[in-house]
Amino acid sequence: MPRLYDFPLSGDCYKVRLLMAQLGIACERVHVDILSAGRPAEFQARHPSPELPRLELDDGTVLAESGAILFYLAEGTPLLPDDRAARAQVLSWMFYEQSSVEPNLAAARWWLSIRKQPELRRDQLAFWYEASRQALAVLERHLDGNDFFAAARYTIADIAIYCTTHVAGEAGFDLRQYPRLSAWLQRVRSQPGHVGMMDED
Ligand SMILES: N[C@@H](CCC(=O)N[C@@H](CS)C(=O)NCC(=O)O)C(=O)O
Repeated sequence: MPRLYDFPLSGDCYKVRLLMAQLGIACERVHVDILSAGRPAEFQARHPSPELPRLELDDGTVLAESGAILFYLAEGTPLLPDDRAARAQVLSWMFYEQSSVEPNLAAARWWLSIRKQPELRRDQLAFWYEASRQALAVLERHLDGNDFFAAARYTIADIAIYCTTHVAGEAGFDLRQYPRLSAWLQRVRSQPGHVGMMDED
């Protein structure tokens, strides 16, 4: 059984739990408290990055980076298309999530709602908020005429973007100002096998 190093409040870790739930993949979950500096010794020994999520396969292969883990797990399933251009569209939105959404929105949420120490990042917060606002506007524009982000159906691109954006309220955003994004969030929640961020299996 694969082993997932996991922190429940992390949107990046939630992506992996959500996809595994929807594909019916069981895993051993190892909770790592990223609010403290420590990491299990075997975790540190197997990959240089301290970040979560991390998936370790039965043959010892170590997969870091949430997008790479989603891509690996979804291969051969309807959540990752076979068509070459459609796969590239999926990756395009996953890269956008990683470059423009997550580094800003998740960072603002982290300091405002998880660490609860916004005063330690006052200058960055203004930047993160404006960059998040621009990224959310891009997502909202895409959803004008599109039900999903890529391939005209629910894919791992939707999972990646959902897990970061559904908690935008915790980063100081009012999602009611994004009606298409709000409708899409609901569409994602209604997909078979959906689990919430804090649902335990
Ligand atoms: N690009 C990475 C980002 C991972 C990341 O930032 N993980 C955070 C939790 S959401 C983390 O482990 N932070 C603790 C640390 O860096 O020590 C991914 O998508 O997996």
